[in-house]
This record gives sequence, structure tokens and C-alpha cells, in this order.
Amino acid sequence: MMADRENIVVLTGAGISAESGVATFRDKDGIWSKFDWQKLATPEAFESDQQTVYDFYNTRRHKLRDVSPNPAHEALARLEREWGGGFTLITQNIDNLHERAGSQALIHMHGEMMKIRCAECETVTPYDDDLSFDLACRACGESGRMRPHVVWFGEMPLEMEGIYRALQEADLFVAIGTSGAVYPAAGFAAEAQAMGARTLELNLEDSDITPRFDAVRRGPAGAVVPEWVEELLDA
Ligand code: BJW
Repeated sequence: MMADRENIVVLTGAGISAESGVATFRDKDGIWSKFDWQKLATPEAFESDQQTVYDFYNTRRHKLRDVSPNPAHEALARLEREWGGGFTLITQNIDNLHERAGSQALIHMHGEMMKIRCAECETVTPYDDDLSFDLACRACGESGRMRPHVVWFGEMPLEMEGIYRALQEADLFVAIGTSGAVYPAAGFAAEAQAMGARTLELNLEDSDITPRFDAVRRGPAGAVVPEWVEELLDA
């Protein structure tokens, strides 16, 4: 049984948004089965073919408008509201479904799809419309250099200091719907465990890092996350 004052750190991946209709990356019909990440999700791709990168993200930004949070996002927002101890939600997802479900203590370590960033001065701006060469940076005035505010391969994920602080203080680390294929996020379970946390994986199936967890629960996030949250809050 958990004491109410324990610190919980949750890491989510694409699997938590799958039942909302947002594509995952490495499942059979995932994004990387259809598209070449080297041509779309690297700083080099942006420098060599900016329009293709814009098209890829514009399509995904349009789709995001038609989807809604599912019971797994809602359960994590409820946990944050009702849990008596510390709670930190780290997401690798660039969709906005956690915040639309009501989550507030949220770290978007791989960025946010509905924000853009100037590749010259790094200013970040919320932005609803299509990415295009016509866009100028409101801060430095440079044109044609606005990029999605996302973390591509080879780039440093965001808010790493806050993440490692949360992992250090965690009593329970929970990974939901992530394949454990991408570092540094894939290393968090082992790191939290080494610093004394218990670890739990919620996923449809085994991931690359399942052996790192003390306990696992299998099933769709929309079912297993609300069940787990209900149990924690009832304990
Ligand atoms: C369900 C479900 C349902 C499905 N219910 N579950 C060793 C150490 C450090 C770095 C490296 C290293 N080796 C290599 C690297 C470099 C690289 C890397 O990891 N490469 C690997 C391919 C090996 N990493 C980087 O470049 C990162 N930067 C970096 O390392 O900087 C230096 C640094 C070092 C040390 C400390 C700090 C910094 C940056 C990585 C950026 C990743 N970017 C992307 C794209 C973002 C933008 C966009 O979306 O376009 O992020 S790639 C993509 O993968 C996306 C995701 O966030 C990320 C993770 O994917 P995720 O979420 O796990 O999804 P899937 O599809 O893989 O898995 C879905 C899971 O859900 C599956 O398990 C299903 O079973 C499950 N599921 N339906 C429950 N209904």
C-alpha cells in the first residue's frame, strides 16, 4: 500500500494517445513504418528540405484538431488533482491531449506540436496555422526560419534538469505506452530504480525495457490506466 505523501513520476509515450486516434511510431502501422525519420525528424532534414518537414508536421497538426483525450489522459489528470503526494508527468508526446484532459504538472520533453520555434533566435510561440516559409519570427524578424517546436534525433530533450530532479525524488516511476526505443527517456526506469524508486510498466505488450520494471500490467492504456489510478486513490 502506498503512503499518500509518496512522489509519483509518470512517463508517457505514443501508446497513451493511440486510442484517441494519434499514430504511434514503431507499431506495425506506426509513423516510422511509413516515413523515413532521417528525412523528417532531424535538424539535417530541416536544413536540406524544409518544405517536406513542414508538410509532415502540418498534416499531423491538422489531425490533432480532430482527436480528443481518452480515459487514460483523464485518469492521469485526476491522479494529479487527487493524489496527496508529489506528482510529475513527463510526456514524450508532442500532442496536447494531456493538457486538454486537465494535466498541469506536465513536462513535454520532446516539445509541442502546436508551438513553433525560430531556428535563429530560439523564441518559442504558440501557433495554430500551417508552417510555411512566409512566417517571420516575432522576436528577431528573421523570415523562413520557423520550425516545429519539437526535439529531433540528435537534439537535447527539454527540461532535463527538472526531469532528473523528479527521478531522484521518485518513490514510484511508471512508464505508460512507450517502446523504450528512444534515449534518454528509455533510461529513466533504470535510473529511477537505481535511485530507490519502485518501477511499473503499463503497456499493451512487452517493450524493449520491460526487464527494467519491478511490475508490469498489460492492456490498452484506456483501460489499465484508469484501473491503476482508481486502485491508488482507493488504497
Ligand atoms: C500502447 C497502446 C495502447 C500502443 N495502450 N500501450 C543512448 C543514450 C542517449 C541517446 C542515444 C543513445 N543511443 C542513441 C541515442 C540517440 C537518440 C536515440 O535514442 N536513438 C534511438 C533510435 C537508439 N536519441 C536522441 O537523439 C535524443 N536526444 C539525445 O539523446 O540528446 C543527447 C542526450 C544524451 C543523454 C542525455 C540527454 C540528452 C532525442 C530523441 C528525439 C525523439 N524524437 C521523436 C520525434 C519527435 C517529434 C515528432 O513526433 O515528430 O520522438 S522520435 C519518436 O520516438 C518521438 C517519440 O516521443 C519517441 C518515443 O516513441 P514512443 O512514445 O515510445 O512510441 P513508440 O511508437 O515507439 O511506442 C509505442 C508504445 O505504445 C509501444 O510499446 C506499444 O506497445 C504501446 N502501445 N498502443 C498502451 N492502446
